[in-house]
Parts: sequence; C-alpha cells; structure tokens
Amino acid sequence: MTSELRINGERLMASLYELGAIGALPQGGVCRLALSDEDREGRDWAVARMQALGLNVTVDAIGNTVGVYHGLTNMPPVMMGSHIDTLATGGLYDGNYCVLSGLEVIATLKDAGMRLRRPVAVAFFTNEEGSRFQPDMMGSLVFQGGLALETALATRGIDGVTVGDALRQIGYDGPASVGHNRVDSYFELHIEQGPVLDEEGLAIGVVEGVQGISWTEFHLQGVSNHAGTTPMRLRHDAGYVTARIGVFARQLAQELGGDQVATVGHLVFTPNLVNVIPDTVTLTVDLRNTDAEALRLAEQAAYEEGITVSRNMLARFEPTPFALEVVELVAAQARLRGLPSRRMPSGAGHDAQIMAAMCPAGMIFVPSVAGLSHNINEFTAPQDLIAGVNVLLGAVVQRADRA
Ligand code: HGY
Ligand code: MN
Ligand code: MN
Repeated sequence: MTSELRINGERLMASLYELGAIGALPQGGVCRLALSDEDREGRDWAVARMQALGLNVTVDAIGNTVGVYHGLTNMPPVMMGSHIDTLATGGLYDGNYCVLSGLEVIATLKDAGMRLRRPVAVAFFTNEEGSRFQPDMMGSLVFQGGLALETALATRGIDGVTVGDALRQIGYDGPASVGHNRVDSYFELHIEQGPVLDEEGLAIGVVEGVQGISWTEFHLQGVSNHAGTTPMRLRHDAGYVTARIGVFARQLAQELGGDQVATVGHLVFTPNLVNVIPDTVTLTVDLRNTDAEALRLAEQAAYEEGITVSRNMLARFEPTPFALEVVELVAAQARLRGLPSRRMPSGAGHDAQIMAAMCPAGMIFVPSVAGLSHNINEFTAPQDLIAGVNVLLGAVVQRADRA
C-alpha cells in the first residue's frame, strides 16, 4: 500500500509558488525575515493551509506552529518540520519546501482516507535562519528546551528590536507551552544547499548528521584618524585587522582541509568613510566543522595592531549525528522507489539537529542545482522535489504505523 502512495506533484509545486509570492523580491527570490510582516503573512498562509486540512493547530510562546493530523491513537506524533522564515535574499525552497511537503503528505493521506496508528504533525519553527536574531534554529531550540524562552524573547536583533516585541507585533506569541513536547520522531526534507548530489547525479541524500557550527561576532576598537595625514607607524587601523581576520579565516580552512569552511559574512565599519581610518569594525566569522578558533584569528591580528577586540558568541552547535533507525528508514524508502542516493553529512544547520536531542531525527536531501543556496537563484528541479516528498511520505507512513 505505502509504496503505491504518491503525492500530488502539481499541488506541491503550486503551493511552493504561492508561498514564494509572499515577500517575493523583484529580481526573484524571497525576503521573509523572522518575525517581520512578511513572515507574519507567510505564517498566516501556512496556518490557513493547516486549518483547511482540518489539522489541530497550536502556536507556542516563541511562535513555533504545529498542525496535527490525528491518528488512531494519541501516541506522540511523527513530525515533519522546518522553517518558513528566509534570509533577506532567500530562495524559494530553503525551509519552505519541507513545511509544504509536510502539508502535501498529510493531504495525500487525507485523499486516501488513511489514518495512521500515530498522529502525523507538520511544523514550522521560528527564526531558523538566524539572519535577524541570533542564534539560528532559535525556535526549535526553545521547543526542545535547549534555550530558555525568556532568553530567546529578550534577544535583540540586528535592527535593535527584541524577539518578544517582534513576536507580539505579528501576533504569534502563542499560548502553547514550550520545552515539554512529546514527539515520536522528526523528519526534515530539505534541499542539499551544496553541490554533492547535483555533481554525482543522485536524487536523494540520506543525511547522517549535521556538522558543528560556530558563529562569532567581533567588535574591533581602533583609533579613528585622518587617512591622508596619519603616518602608517601611528595607525591603529581596525579595517586592516578586519582584513587580516578574513585572510586568517580562509587560511585556517585551507590548513585544516576536509569539510572545514570559514566565512566572514557580516561587516560594519564606522564611520565607514573613504578618508577616515575606521574607528570601530563589527564582523562575524562563521566556522563549521571545527571548534571555535575564530578568537585565535582575531586576537593574533589585533594584538599586533594595538587594537582591542571583544567577541560575542552568536551560535555554537556541536556536530550532531542522526538516529540510525531514521537514517536506515530514509535509505530504504529511496531504494524502494528506485531513487539513486548516497549517505552524507549536512553542511548547513537545520532544526533537525536540534530535534535530534529530544527524539530520533533524520533528514532527506534533494539536489540543489550547481550547489547554489542562500542565493535568490537557488533551484531544484520539480521531479527531484516531488521524488523527495514521496520518500518523506513513505518514511513517515512506515514510522507512524509501526507496531
Ligand atoms: O546557517 C545555516 O546553516 C542555516 O541556514 N541557518
Ligand atoms: Mn533551511
Ligand atoms: Mn538557510
């Protein structure tokens, strides 16, 4: 029965384009920053789809939203989840694809008149991207109990607004409690956001875990001075130290090799004027697959330049393996459907790595063309998107109906 079940591909694609129209950018792509008006619009759209499916919808105190399709028992649900907040330059698929796939899986079960032994849930978590408020995966961290609700609500974003105020502003400071949820298992279907599946011509990634993540924000205090009259020997140039950190980060990644990556993605100079030696610089270093060595990079450069440096740990996640039972289930479903697949780690962070602390969790990847993501031109072919959802459908049905 399960292997014959197929989702409605047209309905899935239509929902992707419909949600993608909310916060659409003029040159393509989407901007629905966490807890913005656009995020509220996207949330309202997704909640309306949950209600149209007759799901029991709850919103918790950090805005995580869960729709439950009841089962034959009231055992803990098998959950499909991800996020619908995006970067300022987000693509159509990152996060949204899984939430819409969860809705499609439940719609397919409904069409088939199927109720499973366990309930099946679809969830979107607040602020997965971490662009406006850090850390990323904030909502699932609070859901799982890994971050105190009060700490999350008090977090101030890059625009100075607190999570609590922004949440109230969009009306998603929900009544459901956090940190005490029962979830049988968690599945996240996601675009790979890297080049592996596309380069190897594979349809499915059977994800074995997520690499570690370290986000550090540095504040460099230099001495602002005249760019023309200040001799080099008298300078304390925070801009020069910034450049050194960027070079160190790249060299660190090259020295360590393997999956090590390092990125300077956020950079703010003051006064940011062509003829003024910078007074301060704020920059972030994103390191993955290693311990946070960012401090070493900054301190070494700053010491030599006579700059004071302070740092703020924005996010720090250890490498997270997924539950073998879930990994095997995903691999078996890919085989059952004749889809070429491989086992692999995730380079990107996901809510699944947070949920793995509270229940067996796993992920399914589909190819990203040219490995592009966190870019308005991210693209995955419809047949790959549909194949991924059929693997999710099979895995969830098997998991929810098991004895
Ligand atoms: O940064 C990440 O890996 C995720 O997109 N938040
Ligand atoms: Mn994502
Ligand atoms: Mn992302």
